[in-house]
Amino acid sequence: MNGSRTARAGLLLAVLAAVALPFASCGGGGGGGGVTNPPPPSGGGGGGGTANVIITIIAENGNMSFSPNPATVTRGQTVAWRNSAGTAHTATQNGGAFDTGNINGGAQSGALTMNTAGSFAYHCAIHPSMVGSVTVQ
Ligand SMILES: [Cu+2]
Repeated sequence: MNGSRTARAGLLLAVLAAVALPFASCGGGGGGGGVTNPPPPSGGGGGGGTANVIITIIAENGNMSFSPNPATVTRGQTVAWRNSAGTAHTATQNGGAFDTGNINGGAQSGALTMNTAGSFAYHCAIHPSMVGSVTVQ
């Protein structure tokens, strides 16, 4: 695996060089959204990626809820929550197995990998009356 170690070190040097040399950023071309690290294989953290199942947070006539509810996924698949409402919400598993943290209006959570079969009830930490569940098959 020396080859990959060398490649990784080379990438790191390239990144450092790009940061250190202001004019080097011109070579990146197009700026923004170009080179990023590959997503981690298991959930946690960064948003922006895609997920196998997207649960939408909706607000209708003052009623805020999760859709679909319950959501069903296959073990090993990823789930993300997309907030279509105007205020921040979370999807926090009642037992703490997962927690998206605050998802601002219009934003999407990071993808969480569901590795354990079962039915997992969750709620919004900001609005405890908002509840939903994920069934992992
Ligand atoms: Cu909420």
